[in-house]
Amino acid sequence: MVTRVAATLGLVIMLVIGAIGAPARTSAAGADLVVNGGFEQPMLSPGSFGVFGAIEDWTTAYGAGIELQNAIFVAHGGAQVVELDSHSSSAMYQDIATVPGVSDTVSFWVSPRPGVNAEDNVLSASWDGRLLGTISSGPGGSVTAWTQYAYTVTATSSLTQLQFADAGVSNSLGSLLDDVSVVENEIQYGICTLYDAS
Ligand SMILES: [Ca+2]
Ligand SMILES: [Ca+2]
Repeated sequence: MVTRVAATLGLVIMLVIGAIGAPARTSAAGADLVVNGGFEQPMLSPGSFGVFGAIEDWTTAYGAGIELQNAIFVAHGGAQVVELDSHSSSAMYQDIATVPGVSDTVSFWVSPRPGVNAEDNVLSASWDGRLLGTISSGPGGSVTAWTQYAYTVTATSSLTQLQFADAGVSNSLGSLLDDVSVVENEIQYGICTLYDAS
C-alpha cells in the first residue's frame, strides 16, 4: 500500500513538473509579422533622407533603392516613411514568416507626396508574386493625407514575399508608404455535436 501511494504520489509530482515545464501555448493571431513595418530603422536625422539598397528586413527588388525620409513630410506613424521613386522607380520586398493555409490581413498606409501630380502618386503591392492592388492616391496637397489599404490573403508556404513598387512616372518623386503590417486572422472554429441522440 505504501509503495502504491508512493508510486502514485511520484506520478502526480512528475505530471505537475511536466505541466510546469511545458511551454505555454501561444497564438500568433493578432501579432504583426512584418519587421520594421513603420520604417523607423535606421533612424535618420530629422529633415533628411537616404537611399538604401536594404534597410532592416526590407530589400531592394529592382531600381535605385529604398528612399527613407525622416520628417520631410508628416508620417502616418513615427517620423519616417518610405518613398519608392527614390532616384528612379524602385521596388522593395520583405519575406514574411507565414503559416500555409492561414488567412492573413495585409495592411498599409499610403499618402500622395505633397506637391506632386497624380501620375507620380501610383504604388503597387504584391503578395506571393500576385498583385494585391495598384493604388493611385491622386495629386498631392500641401501636406500628407494618409489612407489605409487592407487585403485578406492566404499563405501557401512558410515564407511569403510582400513587395511594394513605385508604379508612377520614374522621376524621383512618388507616393509615400508607412505602417505596413501582416496580421494572422482569428481562426473561426465550428460547433460540433459530441453526443449520439439515437
Ligand atoms: Ca513610420
Ligand atoms: Ca514619379
